[in-house]
Amino acid sequence: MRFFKAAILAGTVAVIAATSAFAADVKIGFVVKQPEEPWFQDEWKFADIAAKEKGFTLVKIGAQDGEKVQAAIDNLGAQGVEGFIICTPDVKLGPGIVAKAAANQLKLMTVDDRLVGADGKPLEEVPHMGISATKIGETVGQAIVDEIKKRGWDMKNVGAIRVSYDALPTAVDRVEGAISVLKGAGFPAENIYDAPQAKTDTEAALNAATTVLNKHADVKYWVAFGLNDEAVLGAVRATESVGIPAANVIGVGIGGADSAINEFKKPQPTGFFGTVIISPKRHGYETAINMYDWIANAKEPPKLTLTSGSLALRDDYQTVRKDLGLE
Ligand code: FCA
Repeated sequence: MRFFKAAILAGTVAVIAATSAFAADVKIGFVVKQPEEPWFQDEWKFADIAAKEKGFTLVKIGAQDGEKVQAAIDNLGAQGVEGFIICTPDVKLGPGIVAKAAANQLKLMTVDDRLVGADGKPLEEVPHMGISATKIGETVGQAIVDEIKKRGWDMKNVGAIRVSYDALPTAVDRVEGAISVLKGAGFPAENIYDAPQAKTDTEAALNAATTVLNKHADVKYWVAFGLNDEAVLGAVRATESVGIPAANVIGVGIGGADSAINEFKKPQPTGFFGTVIISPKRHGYETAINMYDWIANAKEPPKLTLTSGSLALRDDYQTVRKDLGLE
């Protein structure tokens, strides 16, 4: 009997050891297009929490262009990674990324920006988590319309800067969502000016918006929207640089990471009026857990998950963040 008990005990120990050895062996990659952007820093931070919780190793790589993406995937393969999550620098790399992942026998999941095929249609077989882009864009548009009314501006005298990055479908959906609400509220379509940014960062947005402002120097009031907080911050910085007072500017971004929060913390209000806070926890933690479950438990992630956003303004962002469990 004593021997029997000892055997059971030994067996239990062996099973536990095998499980934890397995978890420690799992390696998951997380590749992002713009590692310096606070949103992606936050995604990585939450993916790291998932790694600690489940005991897998997270390999984080920044890949700003197609070549770096190819190298990153080979690198992951060489390190014995079994699957990765990617926010690609260019959605048109889709078929190449799928092929590279397959060549390295890596499971693949995308986050934020959904891969497209040669026909421009989404690669639906690749599991994806993105934001509800149109709806979030509409929230941006509604916040702008409400504030225009509150400030008593006549829409005829307001210009809108559409900071655009039309190569990215989610960017188009976001700005078009905002525009549909503006137009629905009577905002004149001819007052909406496109400011195409060369890259999705603040500097590129500032340059694009400056061109629009210089062309329409007679316009008194401005609103601005775009793909993310960086885009809108660029437009706001542009209005400042040409001397438009903050009280004449309403910019509403998307994101809610440090770029936006630091702006709200400034003692004087700027033209950056609000942001729609989206969830880096869901996009970082949940995708990493999904990938882990896929590798360790053969549980495939859902093909498509779209997450929501919550509007936060300079005046109420702390409450909104608290309600979202962010502070
Ligand atoms: C895109 C944008 C990011 C973030 C993310 C959810 O990748 O470039 O700033 O908004 O979608």
